[in-house]
Amino acid sequence: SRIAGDPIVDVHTHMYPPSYVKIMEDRNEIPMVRRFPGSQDPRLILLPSEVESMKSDPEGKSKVPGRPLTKHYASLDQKIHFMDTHKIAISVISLANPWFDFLDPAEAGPIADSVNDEFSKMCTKYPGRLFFFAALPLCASAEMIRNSIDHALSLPYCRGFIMGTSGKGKGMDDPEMVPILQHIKENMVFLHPHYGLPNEVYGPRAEEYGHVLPLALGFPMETTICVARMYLSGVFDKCPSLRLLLAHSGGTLPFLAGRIESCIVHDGHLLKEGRLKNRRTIWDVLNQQIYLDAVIYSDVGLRAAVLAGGVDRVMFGTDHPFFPPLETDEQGEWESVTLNVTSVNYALPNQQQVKQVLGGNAVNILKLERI
Ligand code: 5CU
Repeated sequence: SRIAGDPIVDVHTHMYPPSYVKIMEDRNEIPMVRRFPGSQDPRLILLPSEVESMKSDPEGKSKVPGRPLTKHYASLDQKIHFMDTHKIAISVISLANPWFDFLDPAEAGPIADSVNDEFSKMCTKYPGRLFFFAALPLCASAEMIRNSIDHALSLPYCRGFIMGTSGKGKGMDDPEMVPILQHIKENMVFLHPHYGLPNEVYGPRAEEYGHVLPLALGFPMETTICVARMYLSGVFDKCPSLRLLLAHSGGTLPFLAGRIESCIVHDGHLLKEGRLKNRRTIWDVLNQQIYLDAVIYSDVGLRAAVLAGGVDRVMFGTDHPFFPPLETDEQGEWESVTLNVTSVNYALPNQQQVKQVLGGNAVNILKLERI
C-alpha cells in the first residue's frame, strides 16, 4: 500500500473547475455567477431560494445574493492547502451541485467528459492524494450517459459517480434510471442534494433567515425523500450491485428509517398489492447497499449514522469549499471541519473506530490504495 499510517480521507469535497465556472458566468438563470458592486468576489447563485431575493433586489443593494465564489472553488492549490491545513491525506473530489442537470441535452455529454477529464488531470498532479467521483450528463440520451460512464471508468483516479436526486428529471425512482444504475455496476454513486424543498415551506419570512432553512433542512429532506422513493420503487432490488453513498449522513434517513418501516408495514395499499412479503427492510438496505458520509456536525447525528449503517460504512467528509469560516482567515482552520472531526471523536467508543471513520473505511471501500 502507498498509504502510510492512518490517513484522514475526505470523501465529500467539491470543486468547480474553471471551465464549469465559465459556463455559470455565461448564464442568466441559476446556477450562475454574477458580480455585484458591493462585493469583492463574484457571487455564486445556486439555490432556488436565492432567486426570490434577486427578484426583489436585482442589484444586490440591500443584500448581495448567493455566496462569494472564492478561489477555494476552482483552485487546486487551494484544495491542497486546505487538505494540508486539516491533515487530510486523501480527497475524493467531486463536481459540486447542480452538476450537468441544467445543460442542453445535446451538449451535456461532451461537456461532462471534458470536465471529468479535468478532474482526472488534477488527480494526476497529486498521485495518491486525489481521486474523484465523476459527474454524468443525466439530461442526455441513455447512450450518451452510458458512454460517459465508460469514459469516466477508464480514467485511473475515478472512484465512482456523483449525482443529484433528480435523475433524468423525474427522480431516482424513474424506471429509466435503472439501466443507468445497472451500467454503473458496483462503482460508488455519491448521492447529493441540490433542489431542496419548495420555497413555500420556508414561509413568507424566509429571506430573513439567510440560507439556514434550505441548507440545514431542505437538503437533508431532499436526500431522505429521494432514497425513500428509490427504496419503495424497488431500485435496490433491481440493482443489487448498486452502492450508494449518501451526503450529510443520509439526510434524516438514520433517524426516520424506523418510521419509514412502520408506515410500510401499516400500509393497506402495499399489503393488498402483496408488496409486504419477502422484502428487504430499509434497515437491510442501509446495511447492504448504503454508505453514509460523516458530514453532520454533531456527535448525536453521527451516532445515529453509525447505528443505522454500521461503523464500517461511515466515511469522513468536509463539504469544502462550502461553509468557510466567516470571521477567521479562510487560509487557516475551518470550524466546519473541526466540528466534524470532533463529532467523530466524541461519538465513537475507541480509536480503532475513529480511524476507520476518518479514513480507513474510505481507503477500503473506495480502493484508494490502488492507482
Ligand atoms: O451552501 C450550499 O449551498 C451548499 C451547496 O450548494 N452544496 C453543498 O454541497 N453544500 C452546501
